[in-house]
Amino acid sequence: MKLYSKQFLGLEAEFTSFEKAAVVLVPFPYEGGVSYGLGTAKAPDAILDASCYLELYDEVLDDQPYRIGITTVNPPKIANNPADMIQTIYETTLFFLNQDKFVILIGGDHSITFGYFKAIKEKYGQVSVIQLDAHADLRNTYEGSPWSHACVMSRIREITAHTLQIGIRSLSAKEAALVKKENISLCTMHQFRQRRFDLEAALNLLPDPVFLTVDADVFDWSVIMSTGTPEPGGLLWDEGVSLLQKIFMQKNVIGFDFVELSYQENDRNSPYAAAKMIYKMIGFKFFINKNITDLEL
Ligand SMILES: [Mn+2]
Repeated sequence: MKLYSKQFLGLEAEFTSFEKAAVVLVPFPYEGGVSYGLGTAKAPDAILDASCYLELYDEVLDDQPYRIGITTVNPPKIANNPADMIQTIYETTLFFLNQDKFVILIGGDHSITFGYFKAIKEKYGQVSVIQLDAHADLRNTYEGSPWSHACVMSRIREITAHTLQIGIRSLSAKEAALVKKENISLCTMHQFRQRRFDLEAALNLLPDPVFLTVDADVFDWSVIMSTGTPEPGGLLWDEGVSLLQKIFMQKNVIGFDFVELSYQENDRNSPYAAAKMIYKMIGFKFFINKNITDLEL
């Protein structure tokens, strides 16, 4: 297996060996599905570079999650048209899933999620989806394309009925009408803040296993400022950590992606926060039941 020249956390070879690693990280620098700002294609490298400055010890878990082995593979060769691009992700992620790896896809824009989800579904059968995002992404098409990042949850909902969307604070009237008509489980940021959405019940209702898709724009600008389609008023750092902790504690998360970070030369904070959040999620996946007993959200 050809490993990438940049390794997450800058780990020593002992912990990046493909055979031994529990986690495979796939950088996917694609931004053909964006509608506003560019820069998401440079995000995987920016996250990998920033990750080398993280502490390997996690103070929440009181453990060192990297010990499970994290290998960063070469980014696949990416086609220009969306259908082929999605096929590439599907084949790449399925290949790693079939070797019983926990696969993390690092985007790139949100349109890449569908390819990974198709692979997860092929491997596991029925799978639910939790989306953390500022946007509902429930348009059927956007700017003439069904493969735009603004449509990804519509594509996902065509192959699973079980979805939960959290942090939403930007959607069209048509999307809002669809949410009501189809009784889609969606917690707006407003409802989250006002505690007017029963997250506990929604999580309980969602069948396992779960695929998690994290759009960087779910976070507040104080956490991650540079995204393709920024929206003010997102999750603060601790809220994000607690929410993810809760999700990983209550659900069997079988894979996740992290998309829509946009590289900006003058912003070193956003890729660092993204890298740290991804590392926290790896820790939650593999160590949470061992080290965390009580939790308040
Ligand atoms: Mn978004």
